[in-house]
Amino acid sequence: MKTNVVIIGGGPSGLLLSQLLNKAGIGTVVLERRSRDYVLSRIRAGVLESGTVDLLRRAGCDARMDREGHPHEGCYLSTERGMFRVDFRDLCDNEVMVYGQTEVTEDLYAAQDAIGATIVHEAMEVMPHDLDGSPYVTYEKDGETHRIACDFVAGCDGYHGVSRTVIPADRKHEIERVYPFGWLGILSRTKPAADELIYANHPRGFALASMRNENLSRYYIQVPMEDDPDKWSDDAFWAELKRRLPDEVADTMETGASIDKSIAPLRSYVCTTMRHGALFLAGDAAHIVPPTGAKGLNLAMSDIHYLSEGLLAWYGSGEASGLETYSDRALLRVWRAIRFSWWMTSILHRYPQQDEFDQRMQEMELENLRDLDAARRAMALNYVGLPL
Ligand code: FAS
Ligand code: PHB
Repeated sequence: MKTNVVIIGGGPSGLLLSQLLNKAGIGTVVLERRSRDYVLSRIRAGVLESGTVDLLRRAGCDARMDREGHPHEGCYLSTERGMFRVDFRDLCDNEVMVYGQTEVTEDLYAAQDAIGATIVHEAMEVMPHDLDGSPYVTYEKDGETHRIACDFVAGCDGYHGVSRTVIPADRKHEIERVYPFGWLGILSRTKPAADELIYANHPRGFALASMRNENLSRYYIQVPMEDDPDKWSDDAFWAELKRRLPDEVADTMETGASIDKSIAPLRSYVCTTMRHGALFLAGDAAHIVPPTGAKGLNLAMSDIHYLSEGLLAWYGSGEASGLETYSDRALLRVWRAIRFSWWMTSILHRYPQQDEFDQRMQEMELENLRDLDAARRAMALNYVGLPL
């Protein structure tokens, strides 16, 4: 086979890239290791920046999002001194869209089906070759080895993918921070505890009250990184979550059976080489953020904005600058999101080695946000998404 761009990974970044390129007449083949059902069974992000919403509109994947998504013009922060609101509309005249990553992925798959895009599921042993010469990608399926010649390879295969591993160690520089805790998350068919998200700093640890729709709630509590989700009964989870949320919320919230329960580790990671010859990394394949700032999915989308722009210019007019500057342009925004996600994590979580001074500084960061419009505006601008 031959195509213009082979995309490794059929998650949100790979599918969005395939959609944007195919709409411009550029040929792609998406190679996804898992089945479609498995990909669609993942429960991950829940908040879309306004830039991501615009990208999905451009891709023609906005109809269901507009019908079923929920625009949010603010969120709450909660401390022992009580809850206060960060008003995105008032502070930066913007909003976010609460719409699950699962739904985004489903909409992208539907759009890809509608244009007859080529997506190979259960493609095993995917491997890019000859990235500095005549690129091609091989994979195994139904007992046969397949080979696709291409101009470029997009590594959209997530943190545990193959793409980043083919960049020689002397050509990549990796920076990482692993946090000393995880997030135990549950999904339940219950009415959300509040009309907007609540990020809570509590002496027992962080908690987040989020949602997918008016009958589907998403909650998280900070737990030790070695904790086991099976050790947590639903009742134990609800009791701990209520201890950490403001009384006026905990006393009235609806609880119920969990339909998903898992622990996500928290890390900040950047591979500062997002290009190697004909290979371009995008999304979690290149960077990871703690979910505190709701940036993971949105960063993957902004990478695809820059990469698709570069590829469209190349195929449209032979203009190479977008591809040549892709890594630097994407990383500028990545580092801003890495900082914001680290900052949100640092002011909202209890760190095992935290001493009294650290504790006071954390409290003052939150009081700064409670009392100063300027501090809340800086948070709002980052939370809704810096300009692309
Ligand atoms: P993805 O990991 O989504 O997709 C990569 C795809 O590549 C997968 O389908 C995988 O099967 C495939 N693949 C991997 N290796 C392959 C190979 N060798 N060959 C072929 N295919 C291969 N972000 C938020 O903003 N908020 C959240 O609350 C949040 N929660 C998260 C919870 C969890 C448990 C995880 C893991 C992530 C969470 N994230 C969250 C971040 C998440 O949303 C990612 O940022 C987002 O999925 C990134 O999308 P992709 O870059 O497409 O990577
Ligand atoms: C979610 O709803 O899953 C969610 C929302 C905001 C975050 C993280 C996760 O910061």
